[in-house]
Amino acid sequence: KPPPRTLDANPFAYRYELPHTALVIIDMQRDFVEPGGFGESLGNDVTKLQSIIPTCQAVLSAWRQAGGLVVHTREAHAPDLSDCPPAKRLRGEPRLRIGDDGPMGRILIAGEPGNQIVPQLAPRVGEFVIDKPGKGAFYATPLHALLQGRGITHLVFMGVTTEVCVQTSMREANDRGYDCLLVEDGTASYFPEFKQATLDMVRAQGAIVGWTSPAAPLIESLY
Ligand code: C5J
Repeated sequence: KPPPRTLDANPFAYRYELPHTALVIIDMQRDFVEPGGFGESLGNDVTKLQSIIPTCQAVLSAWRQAGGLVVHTREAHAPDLSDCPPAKRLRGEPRLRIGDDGPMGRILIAGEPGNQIVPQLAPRVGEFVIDKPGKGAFYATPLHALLQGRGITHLVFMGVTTEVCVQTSMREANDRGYDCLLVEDGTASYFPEFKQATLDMVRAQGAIVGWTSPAAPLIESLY
C-alpha cells in the first residue's frame, strides 16, 4: 500500500493517499476562457482566466505521471435545453443566452466547439469527463457514484470560476464527506477579489469547507 502523502496547506497540513484521491478540473472549457463564449457574453474579461492554464498543466502532468485519477467537468446543456431551467437561461442581460448561436457554436451546449476543454488540458483516454447542467459538479451528474465506486475520499480542485462552479462543487463535495483541497494558483475568477474571498472562506474555521495550497507543494508531494 503506498504511504500517505502530506503537504503544507492552509490552514494546516493536508494528508491524502493517491489511490483514494481524484484531481477534479472544473469547467476549463472554451466557453469561459476564450472570447465569444458564455463568459464573455455575460460581460466578463475572459483573458483573466487564461493565466492559470500553465499551472493547471503542471499539476495535471504530475498527477498523471503519479497515476492518479483525473476528472474533468464541463458546464453543458442538452441541445434541446431540457436540462436548462428557464430561470438560468433568462437571468440577466447577456449578449447571447444559453442555446443561442455564437462564434464558437451554440452557447454552453454539449458537443459545440465552445464546450470543449481547452487543448492544453484536453482529457486523455481513461480520464472522466462529467457534463453538468448546474454550477455544482454533483447536481444531476453521476460524479458521486463514480467516485464512491473507486473508493475516492479526497478531492483536489482546480479550474474556473473560483467562487461559482469551483466553490459550489467543493461545498457539494464537503457535504458528501470528501476532504477537499483547492489549488490556489490553479483557479481563477473574473473578479480577483471574489477569488481571494473564496480562498479565505473555504479554509476559515479550521478548514470548514476544505484546504487551500499553491500548486508547488502539491506537485512536490507527488514525486
Ligand atoms: C460560471 C463556472 N461562472 N464554471 N460557471 O457561470 O464557474
